[in-house]
Amino acid sequence: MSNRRDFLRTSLLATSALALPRLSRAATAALSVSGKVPGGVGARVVSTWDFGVPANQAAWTVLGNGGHPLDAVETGVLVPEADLRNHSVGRAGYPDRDGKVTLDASIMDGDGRCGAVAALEHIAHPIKVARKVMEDTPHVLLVGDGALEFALQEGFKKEDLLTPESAKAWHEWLKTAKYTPVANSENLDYHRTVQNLGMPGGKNNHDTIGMLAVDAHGRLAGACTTSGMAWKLHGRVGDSPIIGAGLYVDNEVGAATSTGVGEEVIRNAGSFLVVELMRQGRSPQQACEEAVHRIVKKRPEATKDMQVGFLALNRDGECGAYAIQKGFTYAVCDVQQQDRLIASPSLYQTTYT
Ligand code: SD4
Repeated sequence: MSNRRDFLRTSLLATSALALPRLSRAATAALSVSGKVPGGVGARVVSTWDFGVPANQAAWTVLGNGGHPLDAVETGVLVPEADLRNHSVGRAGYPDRDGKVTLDASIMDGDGRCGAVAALEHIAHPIKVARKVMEDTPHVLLVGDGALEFALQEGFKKEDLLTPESAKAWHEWLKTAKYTPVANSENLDYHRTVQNLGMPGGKNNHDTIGMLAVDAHGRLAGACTTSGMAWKLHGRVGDSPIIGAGLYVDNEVGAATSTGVGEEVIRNAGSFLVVELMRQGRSPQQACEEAVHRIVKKRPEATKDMQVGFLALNRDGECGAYAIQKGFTYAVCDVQQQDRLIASPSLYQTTYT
C-alpha cells in the first residue's frame, strides 16, 4: 500500500515534468474570445494516451465555446482516427490476421443515448457512423457488413484503409506465422515490438482513444475508437464498441472508458463497473483502482503480463485513472490547466516485456 502511495506521489511529480506546451493558437483563441468557459468553470475533457493531447485540443474548440460534450468528444477523436502515424485507431490501423482493417467505435451521451459499430471495414471515421447509429436508427450496435451497408446508405465513402506502412508491418508479422495479438504496444521493449509488430514501438505507437467530457452544467459524453488488437482473428470485437465495457456515461454520476486487452474489460463490464463504483461514492481514482483490482483478482496469472487501464470523470469534473501495468498515460484539458499529459498510477511498477 505504501509503495502505491509513493508511486502516486511520484506520478504527481512526473505530471509536472510531462506538462506539455500550452494549447494551440486556435484553441487558445477559442478560450480568450469568451474569456472563460461559457456557463462557468468545470468543463473538462480527458482522454487516453499521449495522442489524447491533440485530440483534447480539438474537443476543446467545441467544449470551450459552450458546445455540447457529445459534439466535443466526436470532434476530438476524429484527430487520431485521421492520423496516419497512428496504427491503432482509424485509417492506417494495423489489420487483422487476414490483412483486413476492421474498426470498432462507440459514442454515448450522459442521457443514455448511445451508438456503436464493430468490425467495420472501409470507413475512415467509425465514430461518425456510431453517432449515426445512435441518431438515425432504433439500434445501439451494428457490426461487420451490416454496419458498412448502413454507413454507405448514410453517404460515407468506401475507402481502402490499409496504408503501405501498415501492409508492410502485416507482411513482416506474417513471416513469423504466429498469432499473437498485441495491445499497448508502446509498453513493449524494442525487440519484442519489432518481432510482433514488424516495426519499432515508440512515441507514435499507441492504442485506443477513449475520451470523456463534462461541461459546466454537468452534462457528460464519451467516445471510444480503435482498430483493436493488431493481427486479431477476423471478426474479433474488443471492448471499445461495447457499451458498458469500453465506454459508459451517466449524467447522474460520471463516465468511464478503457484501454488494453478488451477481452478482460468485457468479462468484467469494466466501464459500467467504474461508473457504478462512483455511484456508490468512490472517487474516479478509487473506482478505477477497484475495477483494475477486480480484473486482476479474477485471473491473477493471466493478467500478470497484460495491460488494462481505466480513465474516469465524474460530473464535478474530477478525474482519475489506473492501469495494471506501468506506462498508461492520459491527457487532461480544462480552462485552468489547459493541456497536460499525466502518467497514470498502476498496480505493477515495472514496464512489462
Ligand atoms: C481492444 N481495448 O480492442 C482495445 C485495444 C486497446 O490498448 O485499447 N489497446 O481490445
